[in-house]
Amino acid sequence: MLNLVLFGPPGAGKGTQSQNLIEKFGLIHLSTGDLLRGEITQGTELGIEAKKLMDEGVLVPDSVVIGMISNKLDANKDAKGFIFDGFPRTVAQAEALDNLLESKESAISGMIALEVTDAELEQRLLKRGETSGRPDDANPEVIRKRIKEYNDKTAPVAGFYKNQNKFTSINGIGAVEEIFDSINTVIASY
Ligand code: B4P
Repeated sequence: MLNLVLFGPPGAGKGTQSQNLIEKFGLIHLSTGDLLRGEITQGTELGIEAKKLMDEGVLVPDSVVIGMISNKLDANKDAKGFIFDGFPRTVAQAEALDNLLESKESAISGMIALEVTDAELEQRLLKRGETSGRPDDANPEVIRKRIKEYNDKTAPVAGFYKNQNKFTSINGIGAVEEIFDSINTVIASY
């Protein structure tokens, strides 16, 4: 089973590269950002709570996203593997994911981190904000808050996978196809 964690700050290209990986490897894409936005669109209680936090650029509680991922793993028992996009975003989420996969006699194959400078991230997200309708992309202050949340709470997750010798970092600046090639080289080494 190929279980990949795509890692990087907001706007690093995780969602973009996930689309290419789904096509090539037939993996199930689990994006906690997309799942949360789905809850918001449906107007569920969870979505109403999450929207407040997401619009401010802060993380939603670990228990909420862990519960969503657990449900999705259960609903896709015959999957060839998963791409975890935007999850885990805290060390507690990473520990919970290891436990969930272990209970299914599976494990993370590796984490691939996309390295992008803060200036490029801000530019990409503001550009997407012109058309995406996402409130968290439209405001430079919220974007900077998201990058700060990443540095404070999410960046330490890299250490969690480094300790397990499952971490690889690649350059996330350049053509989408070039970056996809680099990701494939890493996957071929698993
Ligand atoms: P996410 O939806 O995960 O949003 P994101 O970090 O912005 O990444 P995304 O995948 O969308 O962007 P991508 O880099 O592909 O999170 C949103 C919010 O949800 C969080 O702030 C948080 O509140 C909440 N949340 C989600 N998961 C959570 C969790 N696990 N725990 C707690 N809270 C959670 O692309 C960005 C842009 O760059 C695109 O426009 C793309 O076209 C462009 N781009 C991509 N690659 C490029 C390249 N090579 N060159 C130029 N542009 C490129």
